[in-house]
Amino acid sequence: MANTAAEPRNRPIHVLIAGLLHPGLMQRLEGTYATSRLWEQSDSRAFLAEHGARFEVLATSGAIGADKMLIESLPNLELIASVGVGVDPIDLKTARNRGVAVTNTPNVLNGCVADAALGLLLGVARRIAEADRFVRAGDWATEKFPLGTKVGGKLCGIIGMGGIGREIASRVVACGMRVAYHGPTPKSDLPYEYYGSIIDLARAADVLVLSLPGGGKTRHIVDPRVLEALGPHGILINVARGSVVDEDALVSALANGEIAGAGLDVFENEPHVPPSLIALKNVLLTPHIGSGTKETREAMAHLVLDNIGALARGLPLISPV
Ligand code: 8YV
Repeated sequence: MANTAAEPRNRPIHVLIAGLLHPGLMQRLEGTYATSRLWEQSDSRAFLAEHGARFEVLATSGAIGADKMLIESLPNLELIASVGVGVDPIDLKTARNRGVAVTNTPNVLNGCVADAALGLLLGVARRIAEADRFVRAGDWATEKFPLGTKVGGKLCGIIGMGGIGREIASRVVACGMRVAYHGPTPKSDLPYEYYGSIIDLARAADVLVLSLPGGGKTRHIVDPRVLEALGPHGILINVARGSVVDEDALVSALANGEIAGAGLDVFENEPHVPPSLIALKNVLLTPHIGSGTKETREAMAHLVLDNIGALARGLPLISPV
């Protein structure tokens, strides 16, 4: 059957997969396109020198990224299709200079990342992991479990009021919290108080939740001064990127009681979590599971495939960065 304008023809696409992506996505990428697995090559530089010109698409993730060297080794690259909303480990400048489009997977993960933030917030305030360990250890028969902290009526300060921040706000409001936020600009459609200064927001907040993009501009935005402003009753929740927090300063603030506790899904050097952080009782640690539900990872995979499919058909990309 002849192609119509409404059904553009698929052209053959070669996809270089930068690292191990989630199994459903791997399966569909490898079942649909001519693919190669970069990370399995014994000499990736030699592989790129010999075969780099073959690939129009690089499939990667917010964890794996794409550096200058990789992008420059792919002379016919048209699209970097990344899993995840965060694109901080992708060299966007090099991609732009080379005319390479970048897509990510925004919005589909907002609800699940916000759920993870709420789980950490309640988990720290109500000491849920600690309470679980207490019951399992058989301590209930002989001891009283220490009291937690009520979240209702407290102020939740959110740094980064994008799609994820908004979902976090509506969840904490449902728990009776008040919301204030910081970001590059105030959002006229939101009823929450805007703070231009992170320090002022940290000083006002009982809980500070981080849901802002990572990268050079936001590196160590939570520094010793912000932690000091959050204060001895304050709780820090991070579902953004480890890079946004000065982790050494956080460990010392937690150890010295300068803040009350922290719930962390992301770390500066994943998957390595400093033993000094693991040793602390007043922290709840999860292994970067923000978007990690079957449903959301499936939706993220679909978006990656739809973007590559759009390129193959000559259609506009669905979620360009
Ligand atoms: C992903 C994330 O797990 O969306 C993001 O930026 O951090 C997570 O949802 C990560 O990108 C790896 O795929």
